[in-house]
Amino acid sequence: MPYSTSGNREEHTANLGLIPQPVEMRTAPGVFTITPQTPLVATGEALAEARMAQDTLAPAMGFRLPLIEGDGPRNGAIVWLLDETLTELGDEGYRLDVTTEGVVIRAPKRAGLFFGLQTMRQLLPPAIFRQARVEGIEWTLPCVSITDYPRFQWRGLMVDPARHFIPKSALLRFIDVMALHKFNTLQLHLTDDQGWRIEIRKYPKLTEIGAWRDETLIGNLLHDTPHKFDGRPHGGYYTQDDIREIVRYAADRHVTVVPEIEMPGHARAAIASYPELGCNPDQRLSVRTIWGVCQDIFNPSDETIAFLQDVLVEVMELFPSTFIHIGGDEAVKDQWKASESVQARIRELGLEDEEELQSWFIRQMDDFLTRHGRRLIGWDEILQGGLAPGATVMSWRGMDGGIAAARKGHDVVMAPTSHTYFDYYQGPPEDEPLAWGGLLPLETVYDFEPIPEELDKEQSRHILGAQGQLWGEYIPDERQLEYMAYPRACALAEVVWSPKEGRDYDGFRQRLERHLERLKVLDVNYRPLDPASR
Ligand code: TNX
Repeated sequence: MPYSTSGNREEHTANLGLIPQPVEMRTAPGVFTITPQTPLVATGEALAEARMAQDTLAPAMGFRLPLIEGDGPRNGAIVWLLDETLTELGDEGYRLDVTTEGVVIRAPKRAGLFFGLQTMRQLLPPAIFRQARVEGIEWTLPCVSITDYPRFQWRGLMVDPARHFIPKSALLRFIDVMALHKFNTLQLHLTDDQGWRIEIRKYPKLTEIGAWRDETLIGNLLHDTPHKFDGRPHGGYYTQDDIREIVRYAADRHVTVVPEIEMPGHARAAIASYPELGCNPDQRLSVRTIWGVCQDIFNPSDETIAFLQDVLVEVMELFPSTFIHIGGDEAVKDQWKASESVQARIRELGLEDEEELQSWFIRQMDDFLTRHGRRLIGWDEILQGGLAPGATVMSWRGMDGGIAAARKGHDVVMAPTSHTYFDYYQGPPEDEPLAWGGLLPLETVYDFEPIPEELDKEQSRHILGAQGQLWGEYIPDERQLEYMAYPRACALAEVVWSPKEGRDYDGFRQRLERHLERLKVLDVNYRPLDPASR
């Protein structure tokens, strides 16, 4: 085949602006042009991916490519082949070969064919991302031979509809843009002090009461005092049918939705709905209207454990994800210390202190989820007082929690504030929309290395991957969500997908400039590389 193997890889990929950068790519002269007569060829399970390609390409092309059932390479066609013998590509890898004669996409699993389609979209002119027919354009693909597979299995972003509700339509669009970057995990932070966002049939008050707050803080919690409020009710929730739709939509794009139900802290909306779940059942609490760590915490009674497990039963019905996130962060223990019944509970369970009680609490959930064939994941505070046997740790307060967990043989997702908190500022605060604080420029995200040097090879295997966090306190709408996510998520996509050896910020920046043309067509409200030129 007339492929050039000489020259440096970055040089070739720079020209095409692929993000994340493929593992191996050779380019050759010439193009393949897609016309209304170009057939998509697939058989068996590959048909579903070919249909996804048909649907994805149709709006901008203005024609639906004919789909033919078959399984051999063919001239003039785009062929989708599932080939189980290509095990070296893993569960999500693919090979994409474009010659002047046609296109072949091969993968051992369906996910690989889908990620191959995402690369193919990036190889086409950016106009392919338009949602209506584009006139006077040739749909050409440059001749390339790509072998590609991810470095990590957990390539995640987290969104927070609890602080500001994210309408379903915005979530679906967010999933589309994630998939374009080959992310495969969306964590949904469904419950917090400021709102409960998922319908639970057994406990209707969670959404009747818990999904609504009277008003919302204006300005920054720490800097804009005295506090002012907007005086407008805020809320919303996903019905169980909405959740099914979101989960299915994501699954069709090979994205797993990981639900997060917070406990024992960040529980104010639940306690406002059912006061008996709290430590002061006689007190009437409202859903919280300001940000920051809240004192209200679930009591550790059998009834509360049963309530949370009932919630998890409905959550497991809706989310096929192996991992179920139980939060576990920032659980202030003052109410546990002050409550006579909680102190009696500690003695009854033969525990040392409140830390051990938290650990006991999480273990009830770990046992429960394990019995149901699922796996518990929680923020790194679940290490305090002893880690539950099956638990996976999401390390957010730096990497230390993750290091400790991996050394104990637990799996870890790296999500440190230092490199993955996309709710932090991207540039000088005076030039940026209001945020929490902190500073996380694009380059720092790109420099992130999820595997700490402290771990040996065996321990490193426990690092499943990494995740970017879009905490929602200062993300009131979809435009701001995109502004905070992009282009930092482009950098993270490359950290979690591409080989470490190819990391090169300048090369990334050059490819990113091309890539932003795509995001522009998609109307993603990314932060410009040079905000001065806005
Ligand atoms: C800490 S990170 C939190 C969130 C906030 C975030 C703001 C974590 C596990 N808990 O509740 O939204 O800081 O950056």
